[in-house]
Amino acid sequence: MDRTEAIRLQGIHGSPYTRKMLAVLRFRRLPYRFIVNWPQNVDAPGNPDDRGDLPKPRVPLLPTVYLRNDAGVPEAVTDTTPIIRRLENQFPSRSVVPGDPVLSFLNYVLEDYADEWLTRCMFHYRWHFEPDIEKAGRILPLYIRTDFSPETLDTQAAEFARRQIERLPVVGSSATTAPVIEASYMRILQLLESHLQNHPFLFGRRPASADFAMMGQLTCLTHFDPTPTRLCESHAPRVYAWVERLEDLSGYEIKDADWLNAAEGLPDSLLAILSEVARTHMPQLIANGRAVAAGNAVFRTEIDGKTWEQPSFPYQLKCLRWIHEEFRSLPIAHQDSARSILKATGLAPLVEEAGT
Ligand SMILES: N[C@@H](CCC(=O)N[C@@H](CS)C(=O)NCC(=O)O)C(=O)O
Repeated sequence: MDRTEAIRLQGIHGSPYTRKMLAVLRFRRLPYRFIVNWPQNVDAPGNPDDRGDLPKPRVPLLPTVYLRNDAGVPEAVTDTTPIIRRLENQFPSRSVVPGDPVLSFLNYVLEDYADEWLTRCMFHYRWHFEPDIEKAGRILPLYIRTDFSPETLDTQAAEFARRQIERLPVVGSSATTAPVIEASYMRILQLLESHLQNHPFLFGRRPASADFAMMGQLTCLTHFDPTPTRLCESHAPRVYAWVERLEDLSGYEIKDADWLNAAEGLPDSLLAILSEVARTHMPQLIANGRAVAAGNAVFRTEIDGKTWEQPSFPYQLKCLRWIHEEFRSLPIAHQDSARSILKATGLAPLVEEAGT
């Protein structure tokens, strides 16, 4: 692709993955066009006719990014993690993947934690407590269009909230798991708060894709939904500011030396964040992987000494396999260094699980 051609990205303001992707594009200084309505919907204001030819994604997820394949034909692609790697290969400058292989692997793990665990905190807080349901139900439909009558907006809000609340158990939010999710949100706020006291970003003085993944979910948790926003304001002021700063780092200048130096040892505050992944995301990722592989519709495990039960989720087995692949793609000496960090933080089983 010609660098000057703008990347078309379809998404919506209330979507954490859309916010992650937009923030990456801004930091990377890649030109883009943000499209809110489906491109095929040529009657929508602001959608020119020529967008009608854009292909549809295989699974309709937000954001959908339209990238040219090797033959120059636009493809509709979803899933921000591989999209970010594809853009890394095309445009090397202002990379969001640390050059050091060990840091690059740890960044991948933290990105997965944000995309797949923190998103549960996001979905839970958005649709669990009344004030959050009320706000999200009323505002999210308006991001698509504002010209609803008050009566239509009431109906839309109720319908939207009903649909999303119905999906809560699918992402693992239930009466059983609520205490685990809420305690984990408080811990990650505190862990990020102490890391940010000494480091501008997770991996040093420049942002990595995991920063943007965390930021995407946190745009909802710390700046939209009232209950988790209040918790952040009172317990983690640095996190509150960090999320907004990450939104647009187009003017933030970086150097190669701004990444942490893995050979000097990682800061305790980063190791503590990795230990948090071992405490919450890892047990469910492994239990889910076993359940999907065995064909079980539901899985149950223990997280933080409490029961965790939810429908099993084939996509998350793919996530676990991708983590394995990332690990195996490291040169052997780097696998050894990564393994000692994984051991020290309780994450060793993440790359050891056989049979998945
Ligand atoms: N792993 C995907 C997840 C994308 C995703 O789940 N997007 C949500 C919105 S934030 C979605 O489109 N959900 C289906 C829907 O809203 O109908 C990524 O990183 O992009």
